[in-house]
Parts: sequence; structure tokens; C-alpha cells
Amino acid sequence: MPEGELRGWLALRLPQVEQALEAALPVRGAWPERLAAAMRHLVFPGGKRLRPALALASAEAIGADASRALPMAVAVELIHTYSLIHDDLPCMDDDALRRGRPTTHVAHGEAQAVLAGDALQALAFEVLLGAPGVDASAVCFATQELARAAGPRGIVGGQVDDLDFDPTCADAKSIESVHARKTGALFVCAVVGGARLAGGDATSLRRLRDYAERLGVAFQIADDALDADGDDACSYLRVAGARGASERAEALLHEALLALEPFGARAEPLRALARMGVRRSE
Ligand code: GRG
Repeated sequence: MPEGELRGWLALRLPQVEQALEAALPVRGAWPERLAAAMRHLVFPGGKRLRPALALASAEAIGADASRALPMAVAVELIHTYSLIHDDLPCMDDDALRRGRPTTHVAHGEAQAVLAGDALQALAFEVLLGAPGVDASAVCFATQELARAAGPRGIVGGQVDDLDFDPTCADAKSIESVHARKTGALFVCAVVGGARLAGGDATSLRRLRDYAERLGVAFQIADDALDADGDDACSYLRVAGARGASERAEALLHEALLALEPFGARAEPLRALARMGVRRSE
């Protein structure tokens, strides 16, 4: 699927995600309006929505309707957003801008940003556990994937190792281990959880996991290469240089695409998303 076709695919499917995110995060709801504003600040208008797109494309790869993966798409985007809000806090990266706009703590204050992140994380689980018309074992599986990806074995553990990262002993293996948890874990959750909600069997899920694990690391290596400062301690460029990083990202992309072969044409959106994610220029 060429990039233009992928854009058309996204234009047809992402409005469903926006609608579901709006429904999950009303301006006025059963929670304080001030909290709703802080929670919505980074969710809308949002970023690339890559993780939701992966969840929907994964459902299509197994021959199901993309909408069956919608609860997973919303849940991963809420977790992704919470992690960005907390990552930007003064006690972490202390960033004033995210996606060209003031970060949540700059716009709403630090306490509200911490609480908005906490609330988005809990809301992600609420959305997934309330997935309509899905059998309990699929919901349970997807929820466990989300908990793993969000917890100590996933983004939080990856973030701790990233904060502690010693660039003087950086090697490719330890960098990829951080990338796999900090970035890859949510990709895996979106893809595998999305397919499970849509009725995927164990063989399909194993292949999709192989795809998403490789894509997650390749995406983060590509992100390292795009980093304008290039001074991140845990960057693949430190150990391999720009050329080595690009070669490693391409090798992982190739392996990710190989894992999709048994799915045939139905996996075209997943293939195109992988190429776009790894070869992007911003
Ligand atoms: C604070 C619990 C906690 C975790 C922080 C995910 C994370 C760990 C930090 C965010 C910063 C970062 C560089 C994460 C790596 C993943 C990544 C490349 C995020 C950006 O993802 P995109 O490009 O963002 O999909 P958009 O803006 O498009 O949604």
C-alpha cells in the first residue's frame, strides 16, 4: 500500500477513534471540569495516532472489522498520552512544549498534570474493561496486555532504566532493551490486544507480536535519528552512528514485515504503517 493510499485508509478510520476518544473524555462529565480540561489538553488534537491505527489495522489483518479493536485503540492512546504528560513534568524531562503547544503542566499546573496523567491511565482500563460485545476472555487478555505494557515490565520500567542510563557503558543490547519497554510495549499491546478483541487466534497473535516487537524498537531508533539535539544518553546513534542506526532500523523493519507474510493482502495497512513509522522525516 503506497503512502497516499495509507493516508486515505487513515482518513476513513481515524474519525472513529476521535469520536470514541471524545465519548471517553467529555468536556463535562462525572468528574471536575478542571480535571477534564487537563486530561483533554494533550489528547486533542493529539499526535499521529499511530498506536490506535495499529490496533485497527491489526484487526483488519485477521479479517475482522477495524471497529472491533476500537476499545484497544482508545486505551493505548490514553496510556500513551498519560506517559507523555508525566514525561514532560519538571521532575522528568521538564519540557515546556509538546507537539508545538504548551505542555500540560505549563497550561494547567503541575498538580493537575500529575492528576490528569493518573486519571487517563485509570480511564484507559475502564474503557477496555467496558468494551461492548466482546467475550470476557478476550477483554481479560487485552487488559493484561495493557497492564504489562503500562507497568514495571513496560513503559515505567523502561523509563526508569532510561533515566538511570549510563552512556559510558551504552551498548546496542541495553539500548534496544529500553526501547522495547519504553516504546515497543505499547505497540505490542495495540497490535496484539487489538487483534485479540477482534477474535484473533493464538498463531495470528504470535506473528503479530513478532511484528510489533520489531516495529517498536525500529520506530524508537528512527526517533533517535530524528532527535535534533542527538544528546540523549540512551540513543542508538551513540553506539552505531547515524548510518548504523538507519541500517538497524531497516533490518528490524524487514523482520517485522516478514512476520506479516502469512496474512497476505489484509496486512497491507500494517505494512504501510510500519514503513511510515520507521522512514518518517518528522
Ligand atoms: C513517565 C510513565 C512514564 C513513562 C514515560 C513513553 C515515555 C515513557 C516517555 C515519552 C517520551 C518518549 C521519547 C517516548 C518514547 C516513545 C515515543 C517515540 C513517543 C512519541 O510517540 P509518537 O511519535 O508521538 O507516536 P505522537 O505525538 O505522534 O503521539
